[in-house]
Amino acid sequence: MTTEDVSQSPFLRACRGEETPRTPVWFMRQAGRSLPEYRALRADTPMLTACRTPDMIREITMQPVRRHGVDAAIFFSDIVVPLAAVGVDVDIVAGTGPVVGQPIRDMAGVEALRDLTPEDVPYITEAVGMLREELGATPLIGFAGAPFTLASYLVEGGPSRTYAKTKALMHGAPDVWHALCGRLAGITASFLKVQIDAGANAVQLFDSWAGALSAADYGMFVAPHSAAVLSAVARPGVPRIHFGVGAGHLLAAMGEVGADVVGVDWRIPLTEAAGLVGDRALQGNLDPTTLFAPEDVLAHEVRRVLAEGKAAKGHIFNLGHGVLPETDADALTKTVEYVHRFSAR
Ligand code: 1CP
Repeated sequence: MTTEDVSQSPFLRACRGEETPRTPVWFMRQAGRSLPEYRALRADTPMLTACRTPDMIREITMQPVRRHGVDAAIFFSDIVVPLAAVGVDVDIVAGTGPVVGQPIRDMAGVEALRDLTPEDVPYITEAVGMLREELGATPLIGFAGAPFTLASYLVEGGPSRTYAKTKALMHGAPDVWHALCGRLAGITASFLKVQIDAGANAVQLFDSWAGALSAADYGMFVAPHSAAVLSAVARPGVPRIHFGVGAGHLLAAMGEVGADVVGVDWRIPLTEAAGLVGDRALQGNLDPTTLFAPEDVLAHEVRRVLAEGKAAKGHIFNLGHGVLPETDADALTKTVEYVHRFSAR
């Protein structure tokens, strides 16, 4: 397959706001926990080891493409992989998520963070290259965590519900906060560039937890750093998707920091989101729990999201957040069939 075939894929066409024969679909967290073949492959391998092993990355990235027939692959990795690669003491603990040995809460901690070079992550370059060959006309989405979401793990030391320590640093020591996010923006941009240089066809910047912020705090403490990342990775033909959970009040701002496509969770209809993001395409926004509903409800909800997506300049069907681990893989396959059938033009 030539690069040209990929550039005309429904996914990349929709990202550019062009007509597509049908609405493209992929799922956040499609690679991983919900698939029995993933659990079997990962059984004896720690998460970060899997993320550093090109053959495993390639196989896990391909599993949902083969099984569900989705319109894009998401690179198997994690938002903490680049942090571990520059020496941060972080692990991914099963059932919890990222856990940081020494949380960063002062300038000395910030200054110990160095930038990432391609030599730090040879396994990323190798795996992306292998995947580009295997995927043919199916696009590969690279990704990274945005400065705020990464900072939340580094400051809290792990997952949080309130982000109290993160916000305390932001408001109590803004110089430390901006220095931290400045370094994280550099690491994130470098990590995304490695993926793009190796052949990723689009990138998604996950600011998963930005929705916890007021619009004012987002504008003052977060937007400049996300903008720095997105402008550093602006490349012709490589769309930038930007997504946060519970971020309906931030959608306009998240578009304006430099996204081509804005991801939307299920709390706000795409019709309303379309009015907030201007000329940008939208990605979303089926509630992930709909995959546990009876088939007629699932079909109805898929039709609703497709109809609402028509308000956008381009629509990529997705969930409003990641696939829940207990999801039946067949419900995902069925959703892809529904999206393709109901949107055929
Ligand atoms: O489709 C895919 O699964 C692709 C790979 C992928 C992605 C895109 C993984 C593998 N992680 C991520 C991104 C990621 N990681 C985000 C942003 C997306 C989102 O909002 O869901 C975040 C916030 C993380 C951090 C993280 N890693 C968590 C969340 C913890 C919390 O704060 O609630 C968890 C549970 C992980 C571990 C992880 N990462 C990926 C997988 C498959 C897993 C599960 C662990 C395992 O299988 O052992």
